[in-house]
This record gives sequence, structure tokens and C-alpha cells, in this order.
Amino acid sequence: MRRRTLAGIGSLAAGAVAAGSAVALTLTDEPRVSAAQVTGATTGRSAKPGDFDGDHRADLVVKRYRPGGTGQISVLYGGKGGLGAPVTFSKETPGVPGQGSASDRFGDSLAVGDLDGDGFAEVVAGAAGTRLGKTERAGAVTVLYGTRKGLTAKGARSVDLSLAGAPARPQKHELFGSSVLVQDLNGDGTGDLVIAGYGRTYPDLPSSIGAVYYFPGGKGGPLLKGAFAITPRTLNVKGFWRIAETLMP
Ligand SMILES: [Ca+2]
Ligand SMILES: [Ca+2]
Repeated sequence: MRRRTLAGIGSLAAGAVAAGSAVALTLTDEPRVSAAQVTGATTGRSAKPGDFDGDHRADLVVKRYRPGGTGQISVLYGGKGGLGAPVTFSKETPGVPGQGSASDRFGDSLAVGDLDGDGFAEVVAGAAGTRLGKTERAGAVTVLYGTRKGLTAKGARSVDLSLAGAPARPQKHELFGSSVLVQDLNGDGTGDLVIAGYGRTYPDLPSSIGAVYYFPGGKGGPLLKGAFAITPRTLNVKGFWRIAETLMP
């Protein structure tokens, strides 16, 4: 494994260290499929490569946008002849928690990585416009697990701030899940989940500053145990800052 220093999420790691956690200031490149191995793939918001079925061939997850429709993502599996037919998931797919709506923006942010350490990559799909109970646009993130047979909706989980043990409570218009990232930040070999809440506000600070949430990977991951929030208080900043605009590996 090759180690490199943090670039895009330097402030995240710096904040995490300030919070007294074990997050290191280096990232580890895991030997997983690179974007370059999937011709024409991008690492932008709408398409991500990963190995969801563990056959060491690159697969691809892409966002499907339908104006006025509920969000969808499609997985295309890599094979000898290139990528196969798309298999589509949405909140209507049996096993996927929650109800789909045009405003929840399921799949608008995407991340890929092995969060439970079984060697199969998961897909993390943000749905930042999700309503939690009566809290409009609080936001939620769906984790779909990789298996030997590929990505499955079975056992899919919602990671959101309404969960018991979450590091903060849901907030109206927070847009939790506006940006998502899977990266092994604590160096234990399993990917950790980082989620931005672009619109988080604070009573004593102007405008929406945002927040970043960290959920460690591990057996059964992502885990609530060891999860924490990075806020203006963590970073000791006052006044107008944005701390959750985008997350970059
Ligand atoms: Ca996995
Ligand atoms: Ca880890």
C-alpha cells in the first residue's frame, strides 16, 4: 500500500484530530479498481467504479436522472466483453429503506468502498432531500452492500441522524448526504464513511455553515459506535465558513 498526504479533506482530518479521535493525517491507497481501468468512467458525482461482486473486474455505478421522477442508480458489471446490462436500484426497490420521492434526490451523491471489510465494495447513495418524520430535507444516505452475486438491496441500510446513537439530531434543510465519501481514514484497512450536511446551521453563527459526519467502517459497518460530527466548534471557527461543500478523496 502506498501512503499519501491529505489534500482535499485536510480540514476534515485536522478537525478530527482536534476532536481527539484516532484519525490520521495520511490516507492509504487500497488496491482496488482504479477509475482508469474503466474506459470513459469519471470519478465525478454521477459515476463511480468499484468491484461489487469481488471478481476483480471493475464494475460501475451511475446515477440515473429522470426529471420529476424518483432518483435511481444503475450498476453495470464488468465482464470479458466489457460492461454488462444495467441493474437499477431506487428507494422503491424491495429491501431499500424509506420511500422514494422526486425531492429526496436519491443517488445525487455517490461513493463506493468496502465498509464492512468483506472484500466486496458497497455503494453509498445520498438522498439529501429526504424528509425524516416531519423534518423536511433533513437528508439520509443509503448503503447497498456488495456480495459475491453483486450489489444487493437485501440488508440495505439508511444512515441518517434519526438513528439512535447518531452524533447529532436531524435538522430541517440540513441536506445530510449532500456529499459522501468512503475512505479508510483510521488506517484499519476498512473504508470509513464520511457524510456532509451542507445546510447545517448553528444558532450562534450566521448562515448555513454545514457539518461533516464520520462513521467508522468495520464488521457490520458503517458503525454508529465511534461516529462523530465535525462542526465549527470542533474546528474552532467563528463567523462565515463553509465546512461541508464537497468531500474529495
Ligand atoms: Ca463490503
Ligand atoms: Ca477504517
